Amino acid sequence: MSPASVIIDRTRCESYFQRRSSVRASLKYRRFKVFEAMVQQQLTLYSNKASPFVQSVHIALEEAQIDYALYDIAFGPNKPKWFTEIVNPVGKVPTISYGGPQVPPDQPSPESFKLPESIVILEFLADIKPEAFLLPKDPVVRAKARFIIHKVQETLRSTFPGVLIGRCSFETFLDALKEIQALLPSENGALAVGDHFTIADAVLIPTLMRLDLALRHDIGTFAPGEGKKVHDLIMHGTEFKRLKDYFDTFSKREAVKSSWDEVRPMLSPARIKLNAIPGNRICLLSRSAAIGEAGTASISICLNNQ
Ligand SMILES: N[C@@H](CCC(=O)N[C@@H](CS)C(=O)NCC(=O)O)C(=O)O
Repeated sequence: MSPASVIIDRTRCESYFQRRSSVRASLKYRRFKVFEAMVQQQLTLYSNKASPFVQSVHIALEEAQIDYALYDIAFGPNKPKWFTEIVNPVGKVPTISYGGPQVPPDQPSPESFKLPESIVILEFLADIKPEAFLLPKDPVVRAKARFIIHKVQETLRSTFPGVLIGRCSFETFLDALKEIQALLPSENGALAVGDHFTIADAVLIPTLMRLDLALRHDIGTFAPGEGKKVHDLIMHGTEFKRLKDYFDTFSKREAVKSSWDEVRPMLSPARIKLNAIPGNRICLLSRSAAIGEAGTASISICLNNQ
């Protein structure tokens, strides 16, 4: 049976069992659950916790309670050969492998389906587990979720790295942030769209976490103190109250916390270049209490290797 036909059966079966409450139906339901566990396809997420794109997929897997294996892939030239040969010739993460025989992640099977690109992967996860509502059922709300993703990609994910390396002004970046805030529902505590955690949340949250992290620690080529000032404006001013509430509420979710690593985003190649700037280096090294000795040691090694 192909994975697709299993998905259709599963959706139909779930609603059939929800409509019935007899003992016979519950026995059948239990048998169906055993069957479902037997047919679940293997899924491996090739990951690197520094990446916001990976974190989006990681969060969605956790939220949808899809079983998966996680395998870390180093950035740069030290990737395992099998990764570019069998999993993703472009060498980027996130990439997932889906289906095929049960094999260890570092011995990927040529028979499994390989899929790169975080947004495409997120849509795929929504398709294989429709009952998790990673995409809303209502076509209008679905479109809203997709529009938020489009805007985060077009505005935030392009201006934020630019701000850190001096290629984008804080003004342009804050305008992008306002545009995103305006797309959120006005009530505090509300998700990006509808009543369920969707792929729109999975895309937005990792970017907000990284901008919080970098600006809070004043990491960027801007004048010392500028990052912290903008952080203060976003996190403590009135202009971004709704966005701040969204960030505070949803960055505490289990799926978000378990996919987050405060140290790794700081160790990505772009950040390491920034860290080489004297002011930033001092700022980073003084964070030892927040990130732990191991993080500080790794950052020092990266700096020494410049
Ligand atoms: N558009 C891609 C971007 C993926 C991407 O750029 N991944 C980077 C990490 S953030 C990567 O794997 N780089 C490989 C490397 O630096 O060696 C997506 O949304 O998945």
